[in-house]
Amino acid sequence: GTDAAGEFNAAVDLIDHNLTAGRGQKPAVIDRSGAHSYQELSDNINRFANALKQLGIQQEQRIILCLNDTVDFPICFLGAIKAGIIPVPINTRFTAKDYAFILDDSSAVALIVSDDLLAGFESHLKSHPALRHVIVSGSNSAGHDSLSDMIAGQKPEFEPARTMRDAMCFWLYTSGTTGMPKGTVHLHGSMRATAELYAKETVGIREDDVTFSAAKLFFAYGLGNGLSFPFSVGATAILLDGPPTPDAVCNILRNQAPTIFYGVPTLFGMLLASGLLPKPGEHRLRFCTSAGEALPAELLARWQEQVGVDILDGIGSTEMLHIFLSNRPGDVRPGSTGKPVKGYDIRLTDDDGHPVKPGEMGALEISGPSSGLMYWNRREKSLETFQGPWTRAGDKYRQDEDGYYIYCGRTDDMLKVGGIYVSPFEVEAALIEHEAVLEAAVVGKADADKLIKPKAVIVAKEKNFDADALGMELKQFVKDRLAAFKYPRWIEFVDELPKTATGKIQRFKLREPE
Ligand code: 3SK
Repeated sequence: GTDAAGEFNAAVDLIDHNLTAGRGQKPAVIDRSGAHSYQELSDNINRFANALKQLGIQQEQRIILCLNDTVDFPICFLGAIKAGIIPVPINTRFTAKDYAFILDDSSAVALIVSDDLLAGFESHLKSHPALRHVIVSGSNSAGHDSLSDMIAGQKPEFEPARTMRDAMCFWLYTSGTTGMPKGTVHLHGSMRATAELYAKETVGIREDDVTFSAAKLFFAYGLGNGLSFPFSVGATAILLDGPPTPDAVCNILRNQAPTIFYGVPTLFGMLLASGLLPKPGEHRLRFCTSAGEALPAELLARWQEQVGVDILDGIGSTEMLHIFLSNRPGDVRPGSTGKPVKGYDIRLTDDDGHPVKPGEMGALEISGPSSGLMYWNRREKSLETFQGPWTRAGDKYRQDEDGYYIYCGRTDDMLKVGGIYVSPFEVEAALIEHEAVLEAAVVGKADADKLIKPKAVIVAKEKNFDADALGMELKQFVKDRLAAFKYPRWIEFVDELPKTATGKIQRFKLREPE
């Protein structure tokens, strides 16, 4: 995929070496429909690239992928990249309002959507002037073009677009404290960088690995785990298209024998509580990885005891594409996020942007080869986050005496819930739409596993009400309006909220001490 002039196509880079190395017949992906070899994947990537060209879609135009985790995801993602078209995978659990925003923000010319997710788009499909094609993955295309029919009619050869290592390759949307999601623009060279530096050098993925990521492919974490990392070494990726329930996950761990399992702390906690986990000897795991939120030491210890393998906790960001700080095989410090991944520099800065003294807490900044270029359409936010070689993460850290990094919270009000950002302002805005709510403040509260979930503190309009009934109603009210994982797990009613002299809610007074 590369030459001296910097010509590089990320799709060619991830797939073609597997064919030249004789892995054409090896399963690249195993999904609900069975095993799909590297040769089959490569042919279908080419067929999809041909189909996009036939529709008249041009290099650097955007296409939205709202796809479940099946083989269609890598086909569409890498097919677009091979043609120099920009795939924009998006969260399958977003609301119609989020989808409408992203279609406009990206000026996408095509939407590729799983049949069961089409309903989230139907009401507003006609109101996006740039959108010209809707292509449906799955058996029910509901009057739109069918992805499988479209692919079936195409040639399995395709001349890749002559893209450059530093050219725009794909976008990933991430949520912010206020406003709508921001599209991070990533470059062709970035997936190679994360595969080399994190997947191969830091955790040691191998050709004989079978990967399984509970984090979906549309997340930066899942995209590396279940697509670019396994393909970079010719391993096999198991994809689960439904929710990663304890039943579904444990069934895969027992019966499909993955060797690497990528999860998030909330899920590790649920799996431990389920009683369904395989014991040593009942699985083939070599290790697991965790990201998204700090992994409590107690959870790690219980996992090591019950499952008999390590969880390598790390932290990454959508902006840096994948993990830049991590524990390593044979070097796990419980309660820490480990040390910098080779190739990345980390610094902790104070409020004036100066590096803090050793051991002091500071804002985490990262410099490394996989950083995004900017947020699309968001100059101010881009300047705040992408500061020359340094990218700001929004997390606070300190280093212990041995140089391991310890998570100390966020620099803003964002919450990370099950590894996904939740803006307290968005949940508050939903709550105050309810007729019984006068004011609302949302803060993070640790659950029994010491993992943060949203808690709402509410001032009701009336004095007399049934707190239990209203609490239940408000939880459902938020679930109906926002992506369900954002709902407040606890609701506390108070007479008034703590505020500054200028009327700003003092959220820190509502947080419980750690
Ligand atoms: O949340 C994380 O730690 C993470 C890890 C890898 C890629 C992206 C993200 C947000």
